[in-house]
Amino acid sequence: MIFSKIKEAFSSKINNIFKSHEDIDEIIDEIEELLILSDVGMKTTSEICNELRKDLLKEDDTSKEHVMELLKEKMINILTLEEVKEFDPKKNVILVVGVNGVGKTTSIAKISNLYKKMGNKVLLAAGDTFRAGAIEQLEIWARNVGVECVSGKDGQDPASVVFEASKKYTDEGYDTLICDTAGRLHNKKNLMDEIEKIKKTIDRNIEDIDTEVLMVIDATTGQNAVEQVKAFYDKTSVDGIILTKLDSTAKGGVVFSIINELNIPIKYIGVGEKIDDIKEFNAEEFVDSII
Ligand SMILES: Nc1nc2c(ncn2[C@@H]2O[C@H](COP(=O)(O)OP(=O)(O)OP(=O)(O)O)[C@@H](O)[C@H]2O)c(=O)[nH]1
Ligand SMILES: [Mg+2]
Repeated sequence: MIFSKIKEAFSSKINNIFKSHEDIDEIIDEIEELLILSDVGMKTTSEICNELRKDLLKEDDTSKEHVMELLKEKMINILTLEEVKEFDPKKNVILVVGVNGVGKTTSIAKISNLYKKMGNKVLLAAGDTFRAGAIEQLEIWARNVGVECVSGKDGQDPASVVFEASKKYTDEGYDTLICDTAGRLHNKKNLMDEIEKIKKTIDRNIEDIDTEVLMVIDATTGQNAVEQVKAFYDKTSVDGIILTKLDSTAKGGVVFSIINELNIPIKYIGVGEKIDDIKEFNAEEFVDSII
């Protein structure tokens, strides 16, 4: 089980709570504290626990099994967004953005492999022309996965690399184009403008295309990850999140605050460094795997 660390930690703490308390109010208070410690965030934790309290006040059954069943239900509700924009998988341009070192390039490799297995003709664009070695890193992944990659030179305008890739996408009938970008902070105006320029290049050069912007964040940064997305979102629209390195944290609660506070869907989760270490995010499966 991928999240066995999180699950073990959570269930032993839950057992302790039920062993040392009988009063349901006290039990909920303890659960509240546990959720905050698990990185769920204050606001989201309060929402979950208020709902739980409301339900339990009306009922006689305060057994651990029942409380846990209700808690799971509330958690799944938080993770289920009402309206999620759909992108046509056969006509998909994905622009992958985020700060340095969060796992953008690795996630692109993983997603290109998923799309290829789905039967899509996949093209990559090496839009990180900033960091030394970034182009080669993506080219190596492309070779390993067995997909094509359009690369420019170090220091080249990323929009011009994406322009080349857009032309190839149309001329050679690709289904999926995934563009890598350099790591950037939201307060670097020229770098944020670059994202808009890349988006415009795609829109101008591929007919009827809706560019999907996926922001990669690192789960080990905890609640800071939420602030990171907020800052980015202020400057450029984000359609979905790729949450990486969930295998390297014993918490994982950040998933709840991202969806609840930002209303942005998590599309994929990264659970390791290898090509298959990625999963499409599913609320029920996720909650089942952590508590
Ligand atoms: N454990 C773990 N490591 C990951 C995961 N995703 C990426 N990594 C590691 O994180 C490090 C950075 O990954 P990159 O894909 O190069 O990150 P990036 O965002 O492209 O970095 P820059 O291009 O430098 O901004 C590498 O060592 C990856 O192997 C994951 O889901 N789990
Ligand atoms: Mg990279």
